Amino acid sequence: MFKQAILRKPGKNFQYGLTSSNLGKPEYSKTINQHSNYVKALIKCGLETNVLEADEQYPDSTFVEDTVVVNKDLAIITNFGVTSRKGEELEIRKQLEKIYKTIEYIENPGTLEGGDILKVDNQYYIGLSKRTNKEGANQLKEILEKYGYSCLNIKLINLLHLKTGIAYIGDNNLVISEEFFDNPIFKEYNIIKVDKDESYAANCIRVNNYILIAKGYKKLKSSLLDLGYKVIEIEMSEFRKMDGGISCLSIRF
Ligand code: CIR
Repeated sequence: MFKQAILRKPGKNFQYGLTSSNLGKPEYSKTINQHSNYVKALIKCGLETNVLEADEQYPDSTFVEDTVVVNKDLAIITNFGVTSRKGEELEIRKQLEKIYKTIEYIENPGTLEGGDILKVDNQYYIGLSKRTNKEGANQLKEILEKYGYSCLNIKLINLLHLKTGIAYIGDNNLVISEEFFDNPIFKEYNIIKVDKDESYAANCIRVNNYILIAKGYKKLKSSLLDLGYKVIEIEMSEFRKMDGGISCLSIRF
């Protein structure tokens, strides 16, 4: 069960963050509204939320997931693979120092971002992406193995981060988008395939008794309902414009 989450409000500079989407500029008031609904959804799932004030220095800093990898044993502060985001991790580290006794770090020349890390019980999958390199993945593996976790690397082709296209929702169920349809690495899971026209929704999260998914993706929603899940839909249009998905907006532990 998750008990807490750390989030950061989007800043006025949010529209100046990194994006590849061509969906237009996010609107500030809508972004704030969507973020606040996301926080409410986490509260409904039973989490205590620590919502940090916006950091106008870093337009992408609302995507807190990328700053850290957390589990019950420790927090591992990441090392951004992109210059404009380096430094976002410092405030998150301060927050986590109040909670975790053990904190480790990914260091140069290793780079790694939290969006590339998928945890399935004691197994971690690490996406090798434009942001996470082999050295960063090796450092993470070395750290996690000390605590009894296993790690496997997955080379990404088109996705920004591993979790842009995959989510583990418990009960051996894995939600995957096209890039992973034929990947034998996931053969032991029950696979929920997300059609190409709904691929954005593959980035969903299980939070205690609910699945949070982006609003408007009917096919995935109905597959999840058919499996007996309780689903909360959240409008994500403004975050999508900046390549962010549901998982990116919070650190849950
Ligand atoms: C970036 O390109 O870094 C941000 N605009 C989006 C980060 C999304 N984070 C994630 O997928 N974990």
